[in-house]
Amino acid sequence: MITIFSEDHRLRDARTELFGGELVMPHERPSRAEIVLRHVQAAGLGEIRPPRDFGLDPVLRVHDADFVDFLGRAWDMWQATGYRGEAIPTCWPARRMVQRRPDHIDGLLGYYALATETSFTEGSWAAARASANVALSAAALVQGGEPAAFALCRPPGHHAAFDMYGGYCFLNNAAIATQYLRDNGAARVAILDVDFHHGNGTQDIFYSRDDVLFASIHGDPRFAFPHFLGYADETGADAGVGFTQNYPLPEGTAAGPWFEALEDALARIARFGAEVLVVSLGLDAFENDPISGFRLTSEDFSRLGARLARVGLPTVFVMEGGYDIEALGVNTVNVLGAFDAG
Ligand code: SP5
Ligand code: ZN
Repeated sequence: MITIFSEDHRLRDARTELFGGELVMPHERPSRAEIVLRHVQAAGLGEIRPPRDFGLDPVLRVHDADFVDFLGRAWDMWQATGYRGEAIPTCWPARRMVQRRPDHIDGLLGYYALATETSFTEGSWAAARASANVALSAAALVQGGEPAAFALCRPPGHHAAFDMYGGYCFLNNAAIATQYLRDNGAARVAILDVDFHHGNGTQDIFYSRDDVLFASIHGDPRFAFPHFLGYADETGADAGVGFTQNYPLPEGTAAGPWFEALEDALARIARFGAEVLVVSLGLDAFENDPISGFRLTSEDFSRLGARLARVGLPTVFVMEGGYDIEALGVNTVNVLGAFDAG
């Protein structure tokens, strides 16, 4: 299958991630995309193309305009204060406080962030836009008749909600691609999120809609990030009731229960009558992932790819997480190669 890749991912190169009370080198770092690209090339998966620029219109179909404006101005505002570090929020509109957008960058960061681990840096916005263009370009290929395409997105996207960033995500690449498919002819699109972390942002964006089915297999929020969404009883609102399905699984989950959840999700996707499948492809359910808690093996990722091929739908793969960088290329290509072989 064709891979879409942008070198502009490198503009997202934070020096800090707040982790365990320390500022550490970010888990979500440029070498992730580089190793995936190398393995895609080495495996001969197919052509690798740069994205085209879709502008902000397709982004604004799923994200709040004030939020997008904030992302575009955040670094300059932060710089203007004279602060010397990377931009990290320190104060939130928590329960019992008023949810009103303030003016100062310290307040804006808290207003729009869902977590502190995602330091905002100089190139973050440019990289996030490029990543969205990667997802859109892959969606356009599938829209145009390709059976599948791989959006090698970086930074990832599935934690980015209508008006929140965090979890290493700024713009929700999978949601932007999904909306693009809806706007260009697909009546029903299913999103399958296999990242270890719940795709809170994607769920948020489509929660009240019956034209997009969202199914996510992830670490139970009782123990896993993002901690405040992803329970099984979140099934949609209004017209969207029944169009969100969460599979929160316990710490240490291995292939058995994981693939059982997958079968249930795929049965729902079939009943829904999806015309296109968007896969939020995180590889952090891997047994050696440094920040996650499942136990899938590299062979399990091949099994996943083969199973997804049997779904028989046009498929857009959108790269999300995966932090065992040594294994990330192998695991990604195991999914995509097995899909292509299937
Ligand atoms: C796209 C994606 O995978 N984002 C993940 C963001 C996770 N950020 C918070 C990580 C906190 C991890 N706590 C780890 C405990 C390890 N035992
Ligand atoms: Zn993840």
